[in-house]
Amino acid sequence: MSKTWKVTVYTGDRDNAGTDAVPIFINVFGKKGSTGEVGLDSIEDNFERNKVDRFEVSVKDVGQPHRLTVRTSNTGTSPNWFLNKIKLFDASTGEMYKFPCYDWLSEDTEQMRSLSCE
Ligand SMILES: [Ca+2]
Ligand SMILES: [Ca+2]
Repeated sequence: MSKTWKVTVYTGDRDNAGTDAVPIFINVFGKKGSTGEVGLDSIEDNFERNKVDRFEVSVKDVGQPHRLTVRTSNTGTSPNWFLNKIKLFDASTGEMYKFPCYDWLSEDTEQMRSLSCE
């Protein structure tokens, strides 16, 4: 069974917060396992400072999500990225899940972070 999530990604509002390192990968964990990594990218210039990026992904249904990992592909000239949070929205149930980060993803800090559902 698959599940469609509306994924909203909030990049921070601070110097050099934006990145062109695409795709950004997420992997959602629930009671029934994990979705596997899904790449987020669109025709827009994604993940810029203070920008909100919206995506839709269809993945394996893992039940109620409690954690996700986010990983930068660490490409481009300025890969460092400051992520505020990621939200998952299930349009079929109206349920929203928030995953705060408020930290950097970069080759200098962590290329992957594990975020718990708020
Ligand atoms: Ca960008
Ligand atoms: Ca893009």
